[in-house]
Amino acid sequence: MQIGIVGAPNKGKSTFFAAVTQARVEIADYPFTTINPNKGVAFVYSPCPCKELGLKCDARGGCVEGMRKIPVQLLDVAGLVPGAHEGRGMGNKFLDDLSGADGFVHIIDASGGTDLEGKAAHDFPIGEDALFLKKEMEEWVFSILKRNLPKYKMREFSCLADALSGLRFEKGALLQAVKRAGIDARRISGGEEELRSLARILCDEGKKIILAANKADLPGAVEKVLEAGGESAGIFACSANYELALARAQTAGFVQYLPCRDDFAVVGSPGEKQAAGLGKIKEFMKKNGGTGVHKILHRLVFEKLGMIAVYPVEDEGKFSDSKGNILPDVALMKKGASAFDLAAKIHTDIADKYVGATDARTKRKISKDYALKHNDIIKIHASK
Ligand SMILES: Nc1nc2c(ncn2[C@@H]2O[C@H](COP(=O)(O)OP(=O)(O)OP(=O)(O)O)[C@@H](O)[C@H]2O)c(=O)[nH]1
Ligand SMILES: [Mg+2]
Repeated sequence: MQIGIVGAPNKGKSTFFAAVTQARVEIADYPFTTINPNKGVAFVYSPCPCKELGLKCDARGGCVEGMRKIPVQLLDVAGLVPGAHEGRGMGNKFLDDLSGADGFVHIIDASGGTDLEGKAAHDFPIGEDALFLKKEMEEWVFSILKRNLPKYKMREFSCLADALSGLRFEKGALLQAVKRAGIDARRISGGEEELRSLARILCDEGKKIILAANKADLPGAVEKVLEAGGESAGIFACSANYELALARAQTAGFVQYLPCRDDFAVVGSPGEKQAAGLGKIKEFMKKNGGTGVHKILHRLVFEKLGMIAVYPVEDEGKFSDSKGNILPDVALMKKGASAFDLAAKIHTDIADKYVGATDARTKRKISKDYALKHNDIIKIHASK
């Protein structure tokens, strides 16, 4: 699973990235601080079955207070400006680095303190910040279609799938988009209008974006998010600065903080200035239900992208692998995936030898068309 952090310059993309990956990256209050993409690993959290089963798990990626840490890849890229598809700013070529992304966090400035170019502004409307990126993304998909399609002599559906293969659209979703765009899947004309409409529908359905209204710690910012419609309009307030401060305070040993929770404990003896800073963060988190950063990742992965956590085991009696490690692994799967899909995710070799699967909780064999559920524990049977 790969998530791209995108948005106009100077909105806090790298701060968000650093807060959740613990990576040291350049952060500064001017546009285009980031030029080359930053790659890292962040975690989403999900209640681990170990608690319900009364077991102590041997989670490879970590399990804290019964919350399983599930790794996701993150990419932080250069800022995108309106007209990037015509080469403005850093252009949009760098979006190609994000072609493998399953979803995007679009960082906007809730405080209205920066414009679409990343320059200082006063009361810049949140709505405008939210809208332009969609257009640039559509232009990006359109340009890939326009660049790749002329390479094919026979323009039928398969060549379209091939031309877009790097973009990780599922075949079903691609076929659906072709239908919705009113395109004849046997003969794709490749006309400008046809491809534009296809790009628009594809972005809508296949590239899920969550809006992160960052810098919500600044005066009046939370109110601006509410005025713009707030969570019911799909705009989620956050403070990447506060999340980063907590991550650093944790590393320095001043606080104990589990990022999926909406509070933290002061454990060390911070200095006066640090204590005051932590007090401000605590107050913000109390009012807003956390810093908002991890809620955004969680919603993107489990709600917008419809992922579920599934635990593969080798010994269904002990809920362990062959060496006795209890619930060592977890896989993020798309809702609707089958046990065979899980086998394929673990290893192609296991998929090749797949003969069936057992639900480790009930010890019952599961049928071929069973759709995996969130928190299922599955034993895959493979031929020798
Ligand atoms: N108050 C406040 N400032 C923030 C927050 N997040 C980022 N900033 C500040 O915003 C400025 C830009 O942050 P970056 O993380 O470098 O932004 P970016 O979007 O990666 O910028 P580019 O790489 O130039 O596109 C810096 O001065 C940050 O300290 C936040 O949550 N609250
Ligand atoms: Mg940056």
